[in-house]
Amino acid sequence: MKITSVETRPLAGQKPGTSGLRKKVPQFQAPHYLENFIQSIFNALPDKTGASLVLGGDGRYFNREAIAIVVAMAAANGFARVIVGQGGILSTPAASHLIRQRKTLGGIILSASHNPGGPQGDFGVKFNAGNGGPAPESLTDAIHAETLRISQYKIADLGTLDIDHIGITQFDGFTLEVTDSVEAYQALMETLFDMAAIRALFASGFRMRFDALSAVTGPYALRIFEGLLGAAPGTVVNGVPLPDFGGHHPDPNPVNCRDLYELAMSEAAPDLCAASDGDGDRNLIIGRGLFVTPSDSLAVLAANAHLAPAYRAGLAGIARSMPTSAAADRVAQKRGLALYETPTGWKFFGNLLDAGKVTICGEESAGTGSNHVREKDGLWAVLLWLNILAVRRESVKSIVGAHWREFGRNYYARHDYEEVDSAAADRLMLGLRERLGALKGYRHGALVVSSADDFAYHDPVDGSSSAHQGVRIMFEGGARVVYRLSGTGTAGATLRVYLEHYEAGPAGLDADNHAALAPLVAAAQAIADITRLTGRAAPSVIT
Ligand code: G16
Repeated sequence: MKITSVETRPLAGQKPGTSGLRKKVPQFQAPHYLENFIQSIFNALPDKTGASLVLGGDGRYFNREAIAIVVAMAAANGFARVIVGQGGILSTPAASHLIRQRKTLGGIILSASHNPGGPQGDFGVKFNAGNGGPAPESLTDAIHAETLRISQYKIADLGTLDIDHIGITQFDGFTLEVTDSVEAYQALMETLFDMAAIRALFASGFRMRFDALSAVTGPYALRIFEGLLGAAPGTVVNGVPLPDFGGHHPDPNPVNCRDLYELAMSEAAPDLCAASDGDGDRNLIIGRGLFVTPSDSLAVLAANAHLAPAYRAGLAGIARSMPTSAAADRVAQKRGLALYETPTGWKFFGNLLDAGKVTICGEESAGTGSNHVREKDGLWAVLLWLNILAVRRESVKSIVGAHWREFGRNYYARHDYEEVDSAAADRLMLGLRERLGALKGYRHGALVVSSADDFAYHDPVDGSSSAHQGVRIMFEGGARVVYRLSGTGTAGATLRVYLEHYEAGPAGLDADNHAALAPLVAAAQAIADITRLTGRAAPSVIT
């Protein structure tokens, strides 16, 4: 095995964000760009000699080229084995599971998640640690430090690699293992859910549409829903991963999945419409005539999880990210469960899951998951919904309605201002932070601010602290606005404004979500002076 050391120098902008390094494809194709980052990951891993690594991606443009480079660099850097998904395909939760099952040092996932793909789209690299979860901040900081002092990278000449056939190729002291992308993940799902009950549900005429958005979940959904569970052929649409995701925006929300949403609201609606994102960790759930917000979905899943075999004994606790609505808190409160509020980013759930403090976690950004892996898991969420529907034999709408009757309703929306000038976005956030103390008592219409803070988290497991995680404005009566800047965008800044208003009792059952939030939207605009500071009269996306 011929190994070459290539001279290089630090390149700008290689600081990993909320989930790894995300940049435009041409940036990743630039000389040494990918190689520098991969070498920096390896340099930050002292135990790599003789270790194994899981590797896969969501099939987006540049996936196959990047796989070949990472394998050759892993071989040159002393890894003994790389386990790669067939065709370079592994969903993020499937990769997380493989890392745990095979006890590897970690894994590299090639994905920019819910960001669009294609030659001018986004690409990304994330490292997951041995627990299967996103690298903790201490490791991403170490990787960033390596990117700032890199002077060479090592790459082996392995010839043309075959990643399309399952099997093992031996090189001098190095093994490339190509594994089925779906098999281990499907086996895990079979241990969690009552597949016989779900099969009976489909056999009874239950109809579903699952849109894989031409991204990674297609092969998984086809085999599990149509193959294992007997859903009708055609249940899974856009089921073949394409390098440009067939032009779909792979962030599964009612705006990007407009066709699916309109189908769910029509006379011809199936019982359940669902979708997942680029790398398979997010989910969209729409019942006939009702979009279930991710925050509500987390709460309903937590309240009903005991209907699935894996969670029959009950939950240890629930965790949600700070901007996620408090709907899950009400479930935790009523059931006597611990509730943890963490900063945005799945990595913050890892310690809680590892320590056995929580069983289910979720985020407003359409991520839900449990202790079965250390990532959010789109298909898992759909399967848990199916398991619940199979046991309760009620519609999604009736289940959510009953939930609101029991726990009250958290009206909720997120307003995104995308590709805002970064300096303007920073000024807006700074302005808010400087005025936190002065906001108490501020009145806008009937709304009065009761308190304001900048969310800080103290990890109860490892004692670490994370400050400046988002500005929270609380109003008398329980309404809330949160402002934070996205950590996953690749152009300018994205300002996210999260709006929440709670109503106890059945009054809110038929109320329109956006109408209920209108006064809060106006207050949120005024408090942050959004239009003047960003030049935007309205958000780019409302979900
Ligand atoms: C990533 C993290 C999520 C987090 C999201 C936040 O999602 O894995 O845990 O909620 O980023 O995104 P933003 O900072 O843009 O609000 P993904 O699906 O991109 O890996």
